[in-house]
Amino acid sequence: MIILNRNDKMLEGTVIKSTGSWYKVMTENGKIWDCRIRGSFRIKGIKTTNPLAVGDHVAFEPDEDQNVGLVKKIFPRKNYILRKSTKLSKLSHIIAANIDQAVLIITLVKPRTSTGFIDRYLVTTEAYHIPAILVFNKTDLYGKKELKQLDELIEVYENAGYTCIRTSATEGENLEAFIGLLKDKNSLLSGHSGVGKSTLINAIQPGLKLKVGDISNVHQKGKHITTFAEMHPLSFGGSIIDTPGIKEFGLHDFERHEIGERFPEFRALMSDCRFSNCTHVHEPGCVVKKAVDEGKISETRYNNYLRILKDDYLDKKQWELK
Ligand SMILES: Nc1nc2c(ncn2[C@@H]2O[C@H](COP(=O)(O)OP(=O)(O)OP(=O)(O)O)[C@@H](O)[C@H]2O)c(=O)[nH]1
Ligand SMILES: [Mg+2]
Ligand SMILES: [Zn+2]
Repeated sequence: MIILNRNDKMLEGTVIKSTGSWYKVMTENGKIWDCRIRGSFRIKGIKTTNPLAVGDHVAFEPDEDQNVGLVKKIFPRKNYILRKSTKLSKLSHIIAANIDQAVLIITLVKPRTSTGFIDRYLVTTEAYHIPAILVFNKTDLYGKKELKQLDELIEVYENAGYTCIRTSATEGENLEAFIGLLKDKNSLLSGHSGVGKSTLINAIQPGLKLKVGDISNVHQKGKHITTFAEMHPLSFGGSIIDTPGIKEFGLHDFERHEIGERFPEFRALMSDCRFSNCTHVHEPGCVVKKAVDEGKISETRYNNYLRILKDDYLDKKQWELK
């Protein structure tokens, strides 16, 4: 609770960028203020390296002469995505707050996004209850083989309940549909470096002129051109948060038996497993495993699930050993 002095005037806005100790805050009329923060703002139960994140709604005291402000209040977050500073660290970094949907940009070539990566990402968005959209970009580069894979992947992920679209940022394929998905929402945009996040955004919002990277021939991976999370308001309504290639998007805080709940197609069946704490690996009477055998659940998704369980287990063991 803030007690305002008689002469205090407060403005409200959204954090659109953070650069060290300064934050760019945009008010509803589109004006951008450079703001600092005073005092400590803590989230109960977690230690964070940054008090404010992109997407935060704040109230600040403006200094009209200098066009700067002092943040006095953070409004309650609808949600936020965290990243552990390191695997064993207790400190977390808030990547973004108040996200309506997570948009993962995927490419099957230059660079290739693995289904393992996609499924890990989706486990995380499920954990945060953030709807996810899968955008398969660079379709202009796909040959016969990749186009077939694309059809198969879209079938798998649509069956699991995710919205999928195919785009080519450079050829302008399906950009209207992409706009339709982004309109009036605050979207977190993710994906490996070089998949075309910035190119896609530039294509639907040319005024932004985001920096686009060259793919290095040696590794066919991008070079991490975008380094800070940044929110870009969209002229047709809504905004997008462009994040640096996020390999570290982690699963750290989940219990082993909870991972299955993060697969919507498993979740729909698992209440019929014989054991309530079924991990869907070896237990008798497991309906998830049966659905995999009958081809009703994708084998790739199931194998990625097993891999996540195994890695998670190994992480925990390492942690215990230290
Ligand atoms: N052929 C083709 N090339 C594309 C497409 N989209 C992006 N590219 C190219 O891919 C390269 C990388 O694009 P960026 O937009 O910089 O990728 P990014 O995802 O923003 O990468 P980071 O900022 O490093 O995370 C550039 O050379 C783009 O021109 C596409 O649909 N088709
Ligand atoms: Mg970029
Ligand atoms: Zn089961």
